[in-house]
Amino acid sequence: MRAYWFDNNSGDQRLPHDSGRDVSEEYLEKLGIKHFNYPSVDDVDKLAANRGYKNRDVITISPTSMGEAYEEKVKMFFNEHLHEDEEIRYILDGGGFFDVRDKNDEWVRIKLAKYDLMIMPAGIYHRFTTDEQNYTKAMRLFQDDPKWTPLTRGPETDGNEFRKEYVHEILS
Ligand code: KMT
Ligand code: NI
Repeated sequence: MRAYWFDNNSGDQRLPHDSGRDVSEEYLEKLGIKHFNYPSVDDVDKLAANRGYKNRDVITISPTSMGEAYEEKVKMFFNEHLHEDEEIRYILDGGGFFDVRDKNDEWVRIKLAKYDLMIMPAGIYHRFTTDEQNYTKAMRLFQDDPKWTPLTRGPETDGNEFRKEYVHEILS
């Protein structure tokens, strides 16, 4: 894992977009993000059990697994959104970028590689993209029914109760 401020330059979303300004793990914690590196899936099982996560699936995002739909999917994941649940993702192979909004509404890019596990709080604005490998194999963990519906950012999500709670409890 490495985090840095996004450079805001145009160009393919899958390029690093590295401003050269690093973001510390402490700052990520202030945004409510937790990160672990778990080479053994036993540790993932323990974390899931501790947090009451009963279910999981594995998604492979690549041209091989998705064919024609790949480019469209990649664009879809890159739409800025929030969820009403926390989001736990564990990278099994390949890698990718999660971009999250910081306190000043700037993008922080989080580069995840194999065995990185990240927990994002409910209500944080974010987006995802594969990188130049065009290959992400990730485990998605969920408690019961997955509430994964991405809510695209707009005036309505600014007023969403989970967003407001995130802003009041974590950001301020
Ligand atoms: C999300 O919510 O943006 C995703 O789950 C992205 C795909 S999982 C690496
Ligand atoms: Ni999401």
